[in-house]
Amino acid sequence: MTLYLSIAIIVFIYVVIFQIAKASEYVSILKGEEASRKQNNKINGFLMVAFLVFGFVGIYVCNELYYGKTQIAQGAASIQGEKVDEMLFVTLIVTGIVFVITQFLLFWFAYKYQEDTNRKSFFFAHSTKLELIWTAIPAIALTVLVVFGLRNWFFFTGEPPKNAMVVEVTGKQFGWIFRYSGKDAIFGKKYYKNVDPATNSVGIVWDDKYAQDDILTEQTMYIVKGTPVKLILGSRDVIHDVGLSHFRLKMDAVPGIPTTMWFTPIYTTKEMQEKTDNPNFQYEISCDQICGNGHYSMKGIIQVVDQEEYDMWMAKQKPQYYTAFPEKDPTAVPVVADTTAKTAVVKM
Ligand SMILES: [Cu+2]
Repeated sequence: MTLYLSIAIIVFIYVVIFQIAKASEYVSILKGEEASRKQNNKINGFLMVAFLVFGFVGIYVCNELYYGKTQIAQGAASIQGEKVDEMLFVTLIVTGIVFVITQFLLFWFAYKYQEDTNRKSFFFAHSTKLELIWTAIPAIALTVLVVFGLRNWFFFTGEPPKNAMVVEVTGKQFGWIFRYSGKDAIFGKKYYKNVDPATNSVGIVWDDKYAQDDILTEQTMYIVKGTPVKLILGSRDVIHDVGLSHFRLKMDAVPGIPTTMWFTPIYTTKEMQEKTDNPNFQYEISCDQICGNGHYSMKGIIQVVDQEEYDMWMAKQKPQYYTAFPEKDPTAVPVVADTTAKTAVVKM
């Protein structure tokens, strides 16, 4: 129904324009070709200026209405994100100034230099000076922007500080799996043929002694406010992309080719809920790469908490090894408390 209506409207507009054009053609025949052309030029010149004014007013109004609803207005939630926002603002200011000047000149000139029989046009075929100016200035400006961008890129994708925690993120159709290295701070080896959705979702090699304390979680990742976190990204099937809009980072998760990035969150989820005045606020991981029919639902949650809360959460996690081999789980004996479980992990 909407489709037919849209087509009808388009046809109708076309017919109206066609009729107006036809009518103005008859008018020009009656009035004389030249007089009507001059009048049309005047109208066009005026419309150009009107378009310029409405355009700028429109930009201003849209900005007033919608800026507050964007994530930019909320502010970035990581040190790296603040640098990204800084780059965005500098780029917007530089391109904004150029945009305003060029659009103003374009439409103003269309009005000012409309047909005038008393004016003679100025003609020149080439100006080396002009060519140099309009080549050199954008080239220098873009080089500066790119250099800042590259510097930040190498910072985000380079080595994190020594105190950084490391989380391995694996994308799958359609969700996220997070792996923590456990007490030994070393991830166990993986082999794709070991993948078993029920007990070994990323294909851990259980014989590897570093693997036996690895902790797996799905959909929700815990990290600590103020502590740098390095993400090692991968995928179990097709290419996904870890999109962290609040932290202003994104990176492809590619099967077989680990990619990395790191960031330092500066607000806990709770602080962000207060800051945004939204008690339901959650940091999200979105999949930023179309990856199949469930792509839209591929959402993960990041809980940014303080160290104490993180330690409490971590203490409750059970190494995946015990899910794969329940008979080896010391906590399976009903009387044994949580603390014993941790000692058991250390001994291994
Ligand atoms: Cu995906």
